[in-house]
Amino acid sequence: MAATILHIDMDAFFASVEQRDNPSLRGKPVLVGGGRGGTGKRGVVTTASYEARTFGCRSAMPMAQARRLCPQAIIVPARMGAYSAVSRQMMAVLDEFSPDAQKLGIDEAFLDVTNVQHLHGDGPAIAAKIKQRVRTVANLPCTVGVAPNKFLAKLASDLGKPDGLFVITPETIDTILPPLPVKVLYTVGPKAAAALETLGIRTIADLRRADAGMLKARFGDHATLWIDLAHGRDSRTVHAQAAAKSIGQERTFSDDLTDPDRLRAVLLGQVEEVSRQLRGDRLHARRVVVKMRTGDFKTVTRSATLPEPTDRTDLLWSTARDLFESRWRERPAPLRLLGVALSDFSGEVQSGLFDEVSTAPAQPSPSITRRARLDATADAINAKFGHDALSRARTLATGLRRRESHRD
Ligand code: TTP
Ligand code: MG
Repeated sequence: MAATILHIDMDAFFASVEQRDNPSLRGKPVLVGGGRGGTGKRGVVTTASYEARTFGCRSAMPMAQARRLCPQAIIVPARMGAYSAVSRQMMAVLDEFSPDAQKLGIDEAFLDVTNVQHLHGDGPAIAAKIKQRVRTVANLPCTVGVAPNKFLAKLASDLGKPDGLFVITPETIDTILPPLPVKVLYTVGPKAAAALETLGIRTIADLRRADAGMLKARFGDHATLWIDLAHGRDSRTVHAQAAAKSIGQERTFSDDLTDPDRLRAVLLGQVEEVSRQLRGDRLHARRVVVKMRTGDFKTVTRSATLPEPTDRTDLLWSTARDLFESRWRERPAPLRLLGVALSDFSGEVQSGLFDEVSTAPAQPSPSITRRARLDATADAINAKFGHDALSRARTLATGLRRRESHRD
């Protein structure tokens, strides 16, 4: 039996929450800035309401540029707590219909409803019920795409936005797909789209007509995937997964470590690794826990809660270091184990913005953006050459015995 997959995505998510909670913002162009300080000239637009989008305002755009495009826009700071609460409500609605929900980011999810249609009706009927339930519990609009696979379901929700319900069936694939630009294909980013364009391939129809052998020679396995997608084929399944509650790493030393500089270096390496994972999951953490075990097997943990969630290595590092220092001042005993864990997550505020920001010409480079770019660059290098390729830590010879990571 063909699968029925839904893709649910909140509309102008952060801005819609602000308009819901403040009636004076309704029907007006609203720009949500990136949290504290993000509403000033140097900030970046996190979300533009649909009214602001008609003026050309977009997420990831420097706030100054958005203000020039739409001087009457009302700028409000992000309230991650409110958005996380809605995110949980939305996911709870999906759970009412099927256990196979895969959450992506803060405001979207895939839902496999193939096996629950005898309970709730067919795909479009379930999509309509979900929209209704999200309205009822969160008082917010969302768009639902319905299709035989993940790629088409996501495409359907993009095509249905805002406040829409869009269905792609096997019968309509060949009318809907061909005129669309190749960039709608999963994994075709701006660079791949530009490379395809040099070959005269702009639309999915162009891609379908192109010689498969030539595409494979030029783009390798990507080409195989793109050709499948261009015909509406996608074999990825919906992975129901519980969202991680914490990300951590700890090390047990073969000989107890006495030198605080070496301990700091180990801790820094761990903070770099867990914050890299955090950014990979497009999460922000508020809580930092440092775990220390002395040679006599006494374990202490020290924790701190940040004023706002972050994914920046430097902020997470200074917090973890302070926790370590406070304990070391009290009891400078050799350590058998040292570890760090991040928790109290919220979805992304600005991750994913940096690619676009860093390619934009002649942007002012406030230090926040620079640090975030540094993190993003380090992540890209690590992803390409392995996790140990780049480290701000001193080279270590710490006699490591065990290194454990967790995601709970
Ligand atoms: P999106 O679902 O991409 O966008 P949206 O919900 O604002 O608008 P649309 O109607 O087109 O779906 O992102 C959801 C929220 O995630 C968005 O409101 C703000 C945040 N976000 C970021 O923090 N960084 C980003 O780069 C993007 C794209 C979104
Ligand atoms: Mg959205």
